[in-house]
Amino acid sequence: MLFPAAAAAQGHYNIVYIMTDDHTAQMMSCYDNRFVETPNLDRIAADGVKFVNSYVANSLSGPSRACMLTGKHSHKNGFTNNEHGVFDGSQQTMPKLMQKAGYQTAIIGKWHLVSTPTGFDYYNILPAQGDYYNPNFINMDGTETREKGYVTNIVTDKAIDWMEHKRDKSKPFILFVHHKACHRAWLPELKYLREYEDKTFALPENFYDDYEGRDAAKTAEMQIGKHMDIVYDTKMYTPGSKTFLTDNYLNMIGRLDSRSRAEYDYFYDSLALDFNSRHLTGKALDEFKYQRYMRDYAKVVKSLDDNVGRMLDYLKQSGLLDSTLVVYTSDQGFYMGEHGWFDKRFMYEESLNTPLVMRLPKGFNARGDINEMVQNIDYAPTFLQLAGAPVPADIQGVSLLPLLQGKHPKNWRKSIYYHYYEYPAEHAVKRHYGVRSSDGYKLIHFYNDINKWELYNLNTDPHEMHNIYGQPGTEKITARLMKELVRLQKQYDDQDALKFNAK
Ligand code: SGN
Ligand code: CA
Repeated sequence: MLFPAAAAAQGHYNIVYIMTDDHTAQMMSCYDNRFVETPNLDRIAADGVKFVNSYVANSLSGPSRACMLTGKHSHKNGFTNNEHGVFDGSQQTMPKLMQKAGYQTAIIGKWHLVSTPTGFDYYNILPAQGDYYNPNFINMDGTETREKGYVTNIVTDKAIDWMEHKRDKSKPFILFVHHKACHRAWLPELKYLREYEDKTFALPENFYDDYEGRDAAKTAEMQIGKHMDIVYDTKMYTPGSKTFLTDNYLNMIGRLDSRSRAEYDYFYDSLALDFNSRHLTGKALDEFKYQRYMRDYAKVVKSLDDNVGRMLDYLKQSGLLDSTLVVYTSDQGFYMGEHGWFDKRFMYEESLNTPLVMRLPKGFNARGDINEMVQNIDYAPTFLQLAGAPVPADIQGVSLLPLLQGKHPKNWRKSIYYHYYEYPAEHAVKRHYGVRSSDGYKLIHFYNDINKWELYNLNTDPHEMHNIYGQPGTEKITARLMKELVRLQKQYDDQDALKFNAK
């Protein structure tokens, strides 16, 4: 066997990085088999590795993408939030460094960083959030093309087409396949409209959370019961519906051609008719919305899983599989009714975590679960090292290659740092930062128009229902975490956050 670095120098390894939007580990059967089956995603984990302690640095789309591209936390790459962020494409990025190392680079699908992509030999991206049905794509010459079909299939078609016909086959490549699925409002591929309709999903045990002791959770606007739009999110539309997001909903489904639209309407209209006749209120209404949410989200995941299978099949048939690192991850986790919520943003486990499975090229012997704490700032140094390229000192993540080689470095990180900024904004999640330790403690500081600390012991309170900050007996652990928080803020040079600690 070649030593991996030597093989890399000879250009032996390709990277296919598949990132979905809002796909959470609870809806991926290799992580959690309560809700859906994802055989193709599970195949990646079964043949390769599954990171069981995988975290994001800032649980939101644009910021996550910027962390991935730069290997740096948000305050360093400058893209702290979706609302006002414009990615500075002139900065050092991993794709640019990969190009320098002789790689072909391409990105297809969701971009969400506003500025024109830099560092890519090829791009074909969705404008903003993109559409599920007959989506537009932005071409490299700035024009837009409306494509026919379902976005997850089209993104995959384009990715395969690039590998087969558009790249320079004499060079190794890194291909970023960024799906729109499974972002709100969870519009299914028409062939899966009826999938999961017979299934009743179990309610999470903290669905009716009262947010006692957690002030930022109280004011967040992401409750399935209270904040989900009955038309836009759960698709209970009847002519004359006038919810806040009805117009957006009609625009989204208005993209379907008339035949597909009729098929779509035939399915959801009968559900809406039945829904209207039942006049649900209170818990019955909340739970109705939860079931609709779970079913539609599960359908969208089904198409995603099919398409990841198609990618794997292509890599195998084309003889690329053994020389390719296949990464599957999401831009963040998501709430599937835990705490009564949908959406993400909070540093609580469901949205701090992100799924991460990898199929390894020949010569990398790790298999099964990897327990070390990893974060999305680690992808850039990992890919650079795999390419045999130097990792610049200002990259804040660490290469995962030793873990992929089956090693367990003794000095591996024992905690991760998190900082969320998008407030005031949609879903009203207040600004916060914090630290999560590998032994199951978490300290969070909500700041800006609030000043509240939260402390959790995940070993005894895995669902983060009991904020024990300030309680007698927690002095020692609080002091330890506070020290670790400051250490990380200094290490990552988050000067603003350091100032907020004392306030
Ligand atoms: C949209 C959604 C939000 C979601 C953000 C960010 N609203 O604004 O629910 O939190 O995207 O998501 S919608 O009415 O447009 O569907 S992210 O994954 O792109 O960060
Ligand atoms: Ca997202």
